[in-house]
Amino acid sequence: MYFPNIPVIPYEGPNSTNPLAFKYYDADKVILGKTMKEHLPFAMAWWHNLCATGVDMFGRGTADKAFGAQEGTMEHAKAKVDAGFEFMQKMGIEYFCFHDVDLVPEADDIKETNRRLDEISDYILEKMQGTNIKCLWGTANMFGNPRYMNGAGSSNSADVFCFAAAQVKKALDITVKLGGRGYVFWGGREGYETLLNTDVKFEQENIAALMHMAVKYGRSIGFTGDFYIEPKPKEPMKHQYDFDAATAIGFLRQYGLDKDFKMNIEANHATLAGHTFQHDLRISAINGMLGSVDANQGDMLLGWDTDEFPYDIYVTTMAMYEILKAGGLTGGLNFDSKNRRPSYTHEDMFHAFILGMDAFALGLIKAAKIIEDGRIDGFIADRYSSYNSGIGAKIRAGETSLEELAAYADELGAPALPGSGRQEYLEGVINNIMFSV
Ligand code: XUL
Ligand code: CO
Repeated sequence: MYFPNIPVIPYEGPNSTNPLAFKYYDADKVILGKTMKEHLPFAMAWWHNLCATGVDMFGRGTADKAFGAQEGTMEHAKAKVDAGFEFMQKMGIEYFCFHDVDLVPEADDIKETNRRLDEISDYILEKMQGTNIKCLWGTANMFGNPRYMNGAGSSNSADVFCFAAAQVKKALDITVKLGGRGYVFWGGREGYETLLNTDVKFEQENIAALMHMAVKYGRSIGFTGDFYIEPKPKEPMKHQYDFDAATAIGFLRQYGLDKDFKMNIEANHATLAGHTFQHDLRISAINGMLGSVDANQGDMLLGWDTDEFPYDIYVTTMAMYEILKAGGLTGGLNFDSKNRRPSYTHEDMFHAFILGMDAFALGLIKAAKIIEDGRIDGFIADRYSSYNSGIGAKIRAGETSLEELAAYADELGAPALPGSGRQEYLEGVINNIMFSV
């Protein structure tokens, strides 16, 4: 046992003061016809929870993630699997997400790395037997190794492109072997530092070619899930091609990848792009491309990715409102979130997930209330009611012309003002729903 002092985390309700209990996440509670567990397919990110020690630009790690083994060995890789499964079972989390190099230490020779991946995925598969734990998605880390300094699919080096292809192939093999629901491309270094040395069109065509090959190979080995792009505007590159959902969707359509890909929207990436999390969820949903979510939050006073566990209930409420309206996620909610560096104990890992899961559970409860309450949706429906009949209905049906509309306008004189947006009233409705008991 790696966490001997931590019990299975129970649901105790909002009046509990037990730090190791859920206050809102009640897995089997039914909300709008589905259990909380079904609405909220939570996942553990292998990299943050089992690998990251809190290393930053200014200092060493503070957390012990050795789990009793020598780091950089297969013994350590297996200890992480054991610790991860104990953690997920105690949390009641049923999914995990991984990068290839989160699972095993990367060797100099890719043949050896791949052998290690075969060994660890056999071990994970064995651990999965008899549990409810499943793989949400896998991915290849194509940003950490120095060979990817100029990107992977977008690299100026054809040899690096081939290496990326080899990693994608193996990561897909492992994802399929573990029954993963999805496969993610986060274009970590797919972007540029300066246009002075960059052929943007060339690089984007190459990224698309790599994705097409991934789709072709994935389908050939029986992968039926979704591929995802995870948009992010900057960091580590000064500019990243998958800037935000709208940009990534345009790219997928441009290169004919939109049938196989959806979005994996990360809250902190949306805010780095100058959007709200809700905005990027909405843009994905209205384009039929809301797949999965990386659940975290940033710090609005900082301009970089802080990957904090989510606690802002307004944000989780509006996120769950979008997700409910979209009919749910085909993917899940992966905590791409890490403990703050001074929260370095194993117990803090549990506190962090309790915080995040409770924040989304409470967001779900409040979002369902917004929908049941009906004032927000009713207001929006009414706001566009001039399109329900007459000339408005003809516009919506595409049955008119500029000439007809100009003739109509001639008869109007000046149109009446379009009606108050009532923003402050609507914000009050949200507060009323948030704090009603
Ligand atoms: C980095 C990030 C990644 C992806 C997977 O900002 O979010 O961890 O989620 O590569
Ligand atoms: Co992410």
